[in-house]
Formats: sequence, structure tokens, C-alpha cells
Amino acid sequence: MNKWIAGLALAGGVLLAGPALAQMERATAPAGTEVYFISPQEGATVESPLTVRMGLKGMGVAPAGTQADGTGHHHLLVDTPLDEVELDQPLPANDAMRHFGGGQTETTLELEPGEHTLQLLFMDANHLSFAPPVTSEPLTITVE
Ligand SMILES: [Cu+2]
Repeated sequence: MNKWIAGLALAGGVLLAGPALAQMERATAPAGTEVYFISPQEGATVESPLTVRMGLKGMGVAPAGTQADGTGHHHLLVDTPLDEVELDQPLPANDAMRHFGGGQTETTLELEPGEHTLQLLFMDANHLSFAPPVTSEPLTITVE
């Protein structure tokens, strides 16, 4: 193998490894970053569908895939404790783990009557948690 081919093989290896490493690398959110519910309030009794408003301090909301420092998008955990989330992997998207990849800060949620927990999780462009994770307090609400 001549030097030119060896160099090309090395460059190819780096290019292949790059995206996989980048995806797993958890960024640290700026100090003081906070995600919180504007509504509903802890302990609220609400009707379904309900409006959920998501607040953020210290960072900016951007659509998923936007690779800009200091930005990410909201995620809402519905009846899902944070310790059931694999924080070293991109968050799956389903009814229990909702993504607001369009950069939304408000949503309408349909829930069955009864008690529910909601928790916000602010994550980066690749749906990966910051380290440490940026989360709200879990909220317990009662749906009539
Ligand atoms: Cu996401």
C-alpha cells in the first residue's frame, strides 16, 4: 500500500467514526439553564384536551436538527419516570415520550381521566440529553 492509499483509508475511517461519536456525545447545557411548565400547575385538576405550555431559561428553542450552540427542543414525558429514560441514547418518539421537533413551546394533550404525571426534558438537536439532563420537576395533575 503506498502512502496516498494509506492516507485515504485513514481519512475514510475518521469520516465513518465521526457521526457515530458525535451522536453519543452529550453536551453540557449553559449554567443556569432551566426548563419548566408555564401551565398546567402542579396539582391542577384539568379537562382533556389540555394545553401544555413549556418554558425555558438560559437556552433557545430551535427545530430538531438545528446544529447551533445553546439550542435544543422540548420533550414531554407522559406518565414516564425520568429513570426509565435511557439518557445516553437519542430519545424514542412515542405517546409517552413526545418530541416538539418543530420548536413548539405549546401543545394540546389528550389524556384519559385520572391522575397523570408530566415532565419536561430539554434535549439537543439530535434528541440526546444534555449532561446533566435539563428537566423540569415532574408534575402531577388530575384529568376529569
Ligand atoms: Cu426530539
